[in-house]
This record gives sequence, C-alpha cells and structure tokens, in this order.
Amino acid sequence: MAVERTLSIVKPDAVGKNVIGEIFSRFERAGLKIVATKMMHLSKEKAEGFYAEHKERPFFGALVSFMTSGPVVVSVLEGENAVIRHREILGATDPKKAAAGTIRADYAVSVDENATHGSDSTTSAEREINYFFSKEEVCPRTR
Ligand code: DAT
Ligand code: MG
Repeated sequence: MAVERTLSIVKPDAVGKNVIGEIFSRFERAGLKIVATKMMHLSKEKAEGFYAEHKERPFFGALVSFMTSGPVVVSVLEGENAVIRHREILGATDPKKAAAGTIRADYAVSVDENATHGSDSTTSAEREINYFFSKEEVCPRTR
C-alpha cells in the first residue's frame, strides 16, 4: 500500500446544497486527510483548462458552464491508496449507477451535476493538484 495524494472538488451543486462539511466528514471517516483546501469561483478559462481532456466531448460546454455556476471547494486528500479510495467514496460518474451510500448516490441528481470530482489516477492527481495548489499551500501533517 502506498500513501498517495488526490484532488477532490465539491462541485457547485453540492456547495449549493450546503453539504461541504458532510462530504468532508465522509473523507475523514474513511481515514483520508485534508492537506490543502480552498473555496474558489472558477473562471471559464480555469474550468476549461482543468477539463481539457474532455474538450471534444459533446457535454464540454455544459460541463464548463456548470463548473462556473457557483463556488467550488478544491482540496488535496492524502492517505493509503487515496486515488481509488476517494473514487469509491464518490461513486460512479452517473448517480443513477452509483452504489448506495456513496456521495453521488446521496447528493447528485444527474451525470451533468454530480456533486464531486476525484482524480482518476496518480498521474492525473499530480497534474490536478499542481493546477490548483502551490507547493506551500499543501500542508503535510506533523502531528
Ligand atoms: P468523473 O468525474 O467520474 O471522472 P469523467 O472524467 O468521465 O467522469 O467526466 C468528467 C465530468 O464530465 C463528469 O463528472 C460529469 C461530466 N460528464 C461525463 N460524462 C457525461 C455525459 N455523458 N453527459 C454529461 N456530462 C458528463
Ligand atoms: Mg474524470
């Protein structure tokens, strides 16, 4: 088992539902540690750059418009196998397919507005963490 870091986003729909703390609690109960976090309202350019891998997809415009519709909470989580464990807690991309008890099953209503983002690999995680956070903003636990 390896200690990993992953990027987590509470998307505008979940911030609007006022469940930031509930979502953080689920990460903490699973043993994932928040080592960086901030609230921000993404610009169109910032959202487009983050989702650049999807720019040819038909839903890209709607995705960018959703991600800029309200503030988000961007965090770095650290823990054993953090990338896959975080994605398990989020559930499937489409909330209709998400397992009971996952964040997307409980808080998302559609694939377009699905409450949360989680990096899909350690390679993506490194790019995504560096996209939002400077080295100084990530705070390893010292106690
Ligand atoms: P994930 O967020 O689970 O990593 P993804 O990387 O395939 O999923 O897609 C990024 C986001 O784009 C996803 O969270 C919601 C949106 N999306 C994906 N597929 C979609 C679809 N078929 N219709 C509308 N939005 C979609
Ligand atoms: Mg993805």
